[in-house]
Order: sequence, then structure tokens, then C-alpha cells
Amino acid sequence: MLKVYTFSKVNAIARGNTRDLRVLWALEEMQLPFELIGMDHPAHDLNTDAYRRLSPFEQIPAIDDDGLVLSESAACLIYLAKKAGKLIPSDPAGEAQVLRWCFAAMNSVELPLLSLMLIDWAKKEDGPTKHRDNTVAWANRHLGNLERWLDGREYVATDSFTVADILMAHVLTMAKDESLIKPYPRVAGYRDRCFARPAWKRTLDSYYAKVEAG
Ligand SMILES: N[C@@H](CCC(=O)N[C@@H](CS)C(=O)NCC(=O)O)C(=O)O
Repeated sequence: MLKVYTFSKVNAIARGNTRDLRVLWALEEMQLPFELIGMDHPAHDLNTDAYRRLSPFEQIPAIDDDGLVLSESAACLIYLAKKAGKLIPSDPAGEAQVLRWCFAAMNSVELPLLSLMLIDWAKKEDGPTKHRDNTVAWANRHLGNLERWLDGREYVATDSFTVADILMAHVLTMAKDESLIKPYPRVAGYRDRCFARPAWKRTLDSYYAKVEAG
């Protein structure tokens, strides 16, 4: 039976807005049976080794479908849609459009909206300095979890290099201050391993040959 990890208790400001609703809504649309596992956030139910095995970033939602474990709301929805054969076209072209808009929602649209929400929260305290401190703590939290995930792993998603590594390695270059990455030797090693690939060198050489600085 599909298990869905959702909140049983969460702070008042988040209640009604949490991302487990994305999975629950999709399941409602698809009419797939599932079992709810409620997690108590204030009691730190998410911060255990057992839960981290399901959700490396210690977050909700996660699913366990008879041993197929996933976190990240978008990944859960894509998996469930493909499994149910609902809410996603079955042809590669149609599926690609759905993937495109899933990433647009998660990255292009969610990121600035979430940042604004966090700036406004910090404003209530000490303004921009507080916001920067919060953002550094947020980055450290996710880098720390990525560090733990990379223990014994060469690549993030599978034993071999995949497109997920192209995305993750390139995202890590957004940390312009190397001191942010330095405390995480596996993350640094992983990033360097990805960028040591001959295809990256060829890509960058050809990019610089074509792209002028404006
Ligand atoms: N990118 C993740 C974000 C998940 C996320 O931020 N979940 C929040 C709830 S909406 C959470 O678990 N927060 C608790 C925490 O980070 O301690 C996704 O889309 O699933």
C-alpha cells in the first residue's frame, strides 16, 4: 500500500499551506488508495535517521510505494501520475511539456515567491541582516543534508552520472563564496567530479568560443 508522509502537527502559519497538500490533491484527483503517516514537526519527527532515509532534506512530503521511496513534491506527483496513467500525457512530447511546467513551478516561480515570503518574515525581526543570516542557515541546512546523502555515493540519483548531476553540479556553482561549500568535502568532491568530465570541458570551451562578454 502506498504510504504518504504528511504533517500531523505543524506550526500555525504553515498549516493549510504545506506541500503535502500537493500529493494529497493529486491522489484525490487520481483516486489512488493510500495510507497516511502523520509526522509531528515540533516534536522533530522529521529529524531522524529513519525519516532521512525517505527524505534526505528532512522535509514533507515523502512517499513509500512498496519500497519505492521518493521525496520532493514534484517528483512524487510525476511518479504518481505516470503510475496512475492520469494527469500526464503518455506520449514523450506531452510528458515533456508537463515536466517543463513542473520545473517552472518548482524553480522559476516558487523560488522568488518563497524568497519574498522569507524576506517579509525576516523584516518583522531585524530586516536584511536577519534575512541573510536565515538564508545562509537555509543553505547550510541543505548542503549538510546533501553532504550526508553523498556518503558512499558517487552521484546523486543513481550509481551512474545522470541529468540530475548536471543540474545539481551546476546549481552548486551558485555558491560564489567557496567558504560556503568548504565545510562539505563530499559536496565539493562531488561537484569537482562532475566538472572533471571531459564533456563539461568540451562544453565550456565551445561556449567561450561562441559567447562574448557584453
Ligand atoms: N522542494 C521540496 C520542499 C519541501 C518543503 O519545504 N517542505 C516543508 C513543508 S511545506 C517542510 O517539510 N518543512 C519542514 C522543515 O523544513 O523542517 C518539495 O517540493 O517537496
